[in-house]
Amino acid sequence: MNQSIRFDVMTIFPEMFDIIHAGGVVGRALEKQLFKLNTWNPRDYTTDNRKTVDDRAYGGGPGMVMMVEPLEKTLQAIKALQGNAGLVVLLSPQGKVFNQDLAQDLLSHEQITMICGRYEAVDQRFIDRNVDLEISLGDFVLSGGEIAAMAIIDTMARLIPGVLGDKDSALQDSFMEGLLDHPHYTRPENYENSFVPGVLLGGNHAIIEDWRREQSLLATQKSRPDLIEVARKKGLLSKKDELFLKSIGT
Ligand code: 9D3
Repeated sequence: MNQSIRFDVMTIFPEMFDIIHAGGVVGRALEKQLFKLNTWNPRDYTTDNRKTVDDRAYGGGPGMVMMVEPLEKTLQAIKALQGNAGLVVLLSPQGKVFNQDLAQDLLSHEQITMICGRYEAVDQRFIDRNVDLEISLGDFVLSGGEIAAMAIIDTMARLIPGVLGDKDSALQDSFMEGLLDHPHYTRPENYENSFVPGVLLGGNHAIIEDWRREQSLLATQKSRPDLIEVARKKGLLSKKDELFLKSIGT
């Protein structure tokens, strides 16, 4: 049995996580217990009749703040019932931006507790006392941390051995070379006079691989030139790659 990673997610919308079980490669991985997922609702750890988890901000301003106590009680429940909370991650616009490398790094943890914020913010004292790492999906505004948590769980689940078939794993390897993907084509060869590039029909695999590599470099240079620089720093670009990039004017 693989030491399967467990995600404990704190959220006032646990139903949102049902979708992870629903289907596809990650849903099946959950069924097979290749990883574990529990949700914990801070409302279950409130003491007032209204199950209050938020309150107005000291100092004023619009928007509510998630209170320390329900969050901390939920975390204590996780520690009590599961033994420990592992790495405690807050999904937050202030966090480190998530990417494939961070997903790979986080896989070294046996357990990750994810806290999904709602409202404008989480009381800073909860963060200072409990949070090991803050993660953001990027520079855009979501309504809460749930979708970010699901994106991270989905990404990490795909990296767990046995979750993807061999075919998919190979695909992933090529993406993890740090460049964008090349274009893909399937039948028919001629769709309303839009043709499949001839090189793909020739059956010369060396030539096809070269063409795909060039198309990857071209796509990356066009929409994500920053990734070319990252790939270069990681030593992922060959002499041939550099010559091609020079020929397209980099
Ligand atoms: C007015 C300042 N806003 C910060 C940009 C307030 C605010 C808006 C939305 C605070 C939190 C949220 C909810 N977002 C998340 O919890 C969140 C998030 C995001 O909004 N974008 C990218 N990644 C993430 S991870 C969690």
